[in-house]
Amino acid sequence: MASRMGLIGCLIVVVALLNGATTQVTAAVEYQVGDSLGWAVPPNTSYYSTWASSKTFFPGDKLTFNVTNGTHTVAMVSEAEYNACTKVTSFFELQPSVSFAYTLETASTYYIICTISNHCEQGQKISFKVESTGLPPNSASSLSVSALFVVLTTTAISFLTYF
Ligand SMILES: *[C@@H]1O[C@H](CO)[C@@H](O)[C@H](O)[C@H]1NC(C)=O
Ligand SMILES: *[C@@H]1O[C@H](CO)[C@@H](O)[C@H](O)[C@H]1NC(C)=O
Ligand SMILES: *[C@@H]1O[C@H](CO)[C@@H](O)[C@H](O)[C@H]1NC(C)=O
Ligand SMILES: [Cu+2]
Repeated sequence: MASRMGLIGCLIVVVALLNGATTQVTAAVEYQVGDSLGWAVPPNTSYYSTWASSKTFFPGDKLTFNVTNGTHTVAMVSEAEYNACTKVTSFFELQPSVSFAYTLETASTYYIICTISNHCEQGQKISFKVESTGLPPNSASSLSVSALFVVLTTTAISFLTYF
């Protein structure tokens, strides 16, 4: 009986450790768009594309748009509207005291612009792709860890049920 309890205890520890590992792999990330610049007219027109290209976005990740000076808007637009800097009428208006948090829901390409004055033409626009999985591209080992986790959980549950 003592060795059975020892085995169950051991399984529970392993399951807990693996559960921690898989949770870490799939954790959502929060981004401050533009880092310390925030959402503003950038110093050059490649500023936000450079910012976005250094990251890989997944569903569940959260983007926060905030401004330190002046008024700007966050407008979700189509690709054509993004390219033409179309002043769409549906947007969220930001003030230094009002930031905007947006959780990326679907795996697709997002197009976001500011509709104030000529800010968009000056580079206050951002486009990026959200990948279709919550796991990093090279995740074969993460997937096998998850599978092992399910197997061990099932094993542990049948042990506990049996005894
Ligand atoms: C805006 O971004 C700056 C820089 O990351 C941060 O320190 C500040 O707390 C943010 N403000 C709001 C209202 O979110
Ligand atoms: C754009 O501005 C950023 C921030 O000042 C700078 O790091 C980057 O090199 C600039 N890019 C170009 C193409 O000038
Ligand atoms: C805020 O915006 C105004 C007008 O564009 C500008 O003159 C001023 O330098 C800005 N202040 C900061 C802290 O960026
Ligand atoms: Cu703006």
